[in-house]
Formats: sequence, C-alpha cells, structure tokens
Amino acid sequence: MDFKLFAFSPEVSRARQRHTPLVALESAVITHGLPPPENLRLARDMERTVAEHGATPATIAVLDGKIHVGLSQQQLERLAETRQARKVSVRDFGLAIAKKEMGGTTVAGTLLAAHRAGIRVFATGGIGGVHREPPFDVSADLPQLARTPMVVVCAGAKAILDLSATLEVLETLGVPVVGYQSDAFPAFYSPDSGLPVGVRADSPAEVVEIARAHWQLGLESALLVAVPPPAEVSLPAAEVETAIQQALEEAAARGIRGQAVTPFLLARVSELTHKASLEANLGLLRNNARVAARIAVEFVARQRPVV
Ligand code: PSU
Ligand code: MN
Repeated sequence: MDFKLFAFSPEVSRARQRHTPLVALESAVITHGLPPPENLRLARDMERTVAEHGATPATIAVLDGKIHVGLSQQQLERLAETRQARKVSVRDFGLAIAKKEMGGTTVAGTLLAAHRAGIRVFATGGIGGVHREPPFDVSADLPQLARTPMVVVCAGAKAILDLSATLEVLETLGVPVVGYQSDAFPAFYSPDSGLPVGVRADSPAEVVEIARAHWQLGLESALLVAVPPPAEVSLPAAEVETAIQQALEEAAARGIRGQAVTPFLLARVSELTHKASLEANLGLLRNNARVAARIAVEFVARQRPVV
C-alpha cells in the first residue's frame, strides 16, 4: 500500500487528522450513471447533504494519475463534463493510474479506496449485483463487499438486476443486509421488492451497534444498509418493471456487453419512464447521503475503534 497513489483534499485531510465523521461517495454515478447536467447537480447535492448532517463528504475518483479522496469544485466539474472517463472497478485502478486516465469509481472501486483512506461509511444509490441478462454477469461490487469492513448505505441493488439471486450471493459471501426503518429489501425505485432483509434497524445507533458487533468478531465484510427510496419519488414496482423488460430486450438485441450493460439499462429505463426513474434515482441518492452522514456521526460519537 503506497499513499503516494492517493491525494486527499484539504477538508478530508483535516477530518482524518481530527477523527471527525467522513462519508465516502462514488463517482461512477457521475461519469456513467447519470446524464449531464443532473450528474453535477447531484454530486454537489450529495456533498452538501452530507455536510449539513455533520460529516465531511469524500467523493472518490481517479484523476491525473492519483486516487483522489475528496474533490475540489473544479475536479467535480471535470468529471461531470467528460464523456471519456473509465468506469473504475477494483481491477481498473492500476491501469487508470498508470495511463493518467480520468476514472469514475464504482461501488467496488470506492470501497477499496475509501477503506484504504480509513473511512467507515459510504453512501451510494444501488449496488451492482447478479444481472438477469446476460448470464454470468455478476458485478465486482459483490466480492468487494465481502472483503471490505465498511457500512454501505444504498437503496438495495439496482432494479435492473436479479434481486433474489443478488441476495443469495450476498448471503454466500457473508454480507449482512440491514433494512433501515423497513422490513423489506427495497427494489431501488420502489420500497419493497417482496424479499426480506436479515434484520431491521430504526436508527443510526442501531446500525452502528450491529456493525461493531459484526466487526468485533474479526469479520472483514461490509454491512449493507438498505434504505427504501423516499415516498415522494418512489415508483410502483410494476410500472418500472415494464420499462426494465423493454430495456433488457434492447440490450440483448444490440449485443451490449461488459461494463456497458449497467449504464445502458439505467439510461433506457430513465427514457422509458419519462425521467420518473431519474427523479427517483436522484431522490434516493440524496436520502442515502443523509442517512450515511447520521451513521458516520454516530460512529464517531461511540469513539472506540473496532477495526
Ligand atoms: N447505482 C446507480 N447508478 C450507477 C451505479 C449504481 O444508481 O451508475 C453504478 C455503481 O457505481 C455500481 C455500478 O457500482 O453501477 C455497477 O456496475 P456493474 O454492474 O458493471 O458492476
Ligand atoms: Mn457487469
């Protein structure tokens, strides 16, 4: 591990020195998940939301041959404007750094960098998982969740996935799933996938208690905190499902493969739902930033480090 590969923003450096609450944020959602100009607006909104709830935001990205933890306004703009960025999962760091490429980090990539930087809480939209089509497409987010002791706040896995299979793999990998103020695993755009969570937690303090007990056993896996999307923006599952089916058929017909699958499906579902799914995506991302900040604050309030 070489810290020369990292660049911390002044705000993140200060928070690391003073042991004040930090929340990691991903950047693949900026470079690949959302269209401009919503991507930049959302990135700023999430940072502001984290700050308003008492934590320092640490958006993570690859720029100019380094892994940046905490970005300036100008760096955030560069990421949001370029359409050339690489989608950086765990396997992509070395090549993006060596080639001095711009990179938006996925959940897996952000987990790796944030944990190395000593951050314990991470807010995202939906994790990657087991795809319905094409077969054998399983996101690198899942194995990385299995080996990174962080709290990941999300609205479950993206609805374009096979949610049942995704939960099965999380079980195999030993990743606990906690429903935040809910007994159901959300379906990203809608609050209930019909699938259960392992346990319910109603407050940040309850989440922290579960995470600490999990890590005190020496376990290395993440704790997935699944937050239902806020009622104002959530969509009925059946409505989104029609759009997902059509997007999947189009992806198959056009032979979309590899890293391009997730961005293609998200963009098509957004178009087919007349941006209702985009609004839901933006709303749940902000909400997850708020919940993550409150959990990060609670971690620090409880002081004693466990990992
Ligand atoms: N959730 C969103 N938008 C996104 C993603 C998640 O609402 O763009 C990104 C995340 O960065 C996640 C990645 O890690 O998609 C998963 O991609 P893949 O299925 O190729 O692993
Ligand atoms: Mn994939």
